[in-house]
Amino acid sequence: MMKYFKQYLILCGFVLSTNYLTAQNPLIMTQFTADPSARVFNGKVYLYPSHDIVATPGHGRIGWFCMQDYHVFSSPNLTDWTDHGVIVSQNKVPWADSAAYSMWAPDCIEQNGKYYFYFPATVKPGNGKGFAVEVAIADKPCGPFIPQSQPIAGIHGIDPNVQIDKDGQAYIYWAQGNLYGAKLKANMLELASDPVKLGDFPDKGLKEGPYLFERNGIYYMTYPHVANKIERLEYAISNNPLGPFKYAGVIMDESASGCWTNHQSVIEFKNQWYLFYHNDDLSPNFDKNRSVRADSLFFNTDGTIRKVIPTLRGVGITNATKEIQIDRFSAKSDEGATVDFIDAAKRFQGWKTTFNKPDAWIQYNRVYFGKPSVRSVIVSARSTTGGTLIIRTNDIAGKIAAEVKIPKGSDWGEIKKAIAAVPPGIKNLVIQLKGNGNVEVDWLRFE
Ligand code: FUB
Repeated sequence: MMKYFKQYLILCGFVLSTNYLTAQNPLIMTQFTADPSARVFNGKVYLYPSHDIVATPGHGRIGWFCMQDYHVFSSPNLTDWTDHGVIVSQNKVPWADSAAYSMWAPDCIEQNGKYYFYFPATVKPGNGKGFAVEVAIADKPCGPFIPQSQPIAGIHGIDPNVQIDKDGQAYIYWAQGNLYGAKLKANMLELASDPVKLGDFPDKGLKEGPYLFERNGIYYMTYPHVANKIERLEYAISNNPLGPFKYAGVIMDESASGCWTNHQSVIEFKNQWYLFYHNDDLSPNFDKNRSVRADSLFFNTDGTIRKVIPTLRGVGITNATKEIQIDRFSAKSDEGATVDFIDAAKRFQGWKTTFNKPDAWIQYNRVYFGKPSVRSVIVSARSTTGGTLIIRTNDIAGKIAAEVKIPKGSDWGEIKKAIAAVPPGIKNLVIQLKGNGNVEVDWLRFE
């Protein structure tokens, strides 16, 4: 199970109910999250996603996207995430239809010490039609955010994205079947130029979710596009923030699970670039309840982006003394190591790994072992047959750190085994079944 506990702390200058989460992919295991806008503010990563919920009679449209508010999350290391709670809800936005449950993909940007949170919502009946884009303003990245009384004049659409160019000029982008952009005034609340339809993107197929970033003088416009049946992530480049852009390639292929949407943001954090996106990990049978993920992103020397292959392991370094979710594996044997929900009726509990063929193995990369050395391993496991797991690090070829016997029984238990000292450093862990048996593992940790 994902580590998850609740505390009250003084954060961002005021008292908040705060949830601490430790996760790989998906990043957030306590609620559905989608459309991630990741930002680096003051040396920390902030995540502003949409918040999918399950529509119920009278609350949203059954079988469709349903979102009534936004949370913000932060992380100092891309591994430990804090949920700072709700920052904006549909019933606190004067012009928005509080029966629409349509608080779609947002974005947040800092300008002159203020934080501007941009989000789309459906306008109240009688005030117009469709989606408009609103700004809420705060002094801190996690709020409190105060919504304006009116949406931004001149924008009809979804998926706002704001970027500030090197000269301080802010640009806003949005989608309405195609991608649009305009300059923002210095107040960040009004358009400073007429909206333009951005070119030149592929003609056919829905394009949405614009997210622009600049690197070495190249403006990268990233966007989801339905080139085939469902969305994939593409990008186009320009030497100007409003284009024209030139199609440059696919960043991420269509999801193998069939999740119809994808939606991205790209950040550089501590000298590494990352792609944030979403999939339907926690709701494999209903792709309107999505979950945010992150993976590393790399550039070729000519500035083009290498395709990102989605992983479960995701990003960041896992501390050996925290629960290590080996079901978010880096690699595994072709046979005999499978991953399933612990309880398909309670998916937020996460996944387990089942080993059921001799020598089946799973590898989990980037685990940090510190000083003083850990001296035992604890495995949360159960086994209907009884079985033995070999747990080793692969830095000293094949050196066995521990053999842990999982007793026969039907209940989950924590089995502790003393181990030899582990030299400090970041290591890859391999967990392997010794001989026959059927062993299920929830997590393991060292102490
Ligand atoms: O989350 C609702 C919509 O789905 C977003 O606004 C789109 O980008 C797509 O992800």
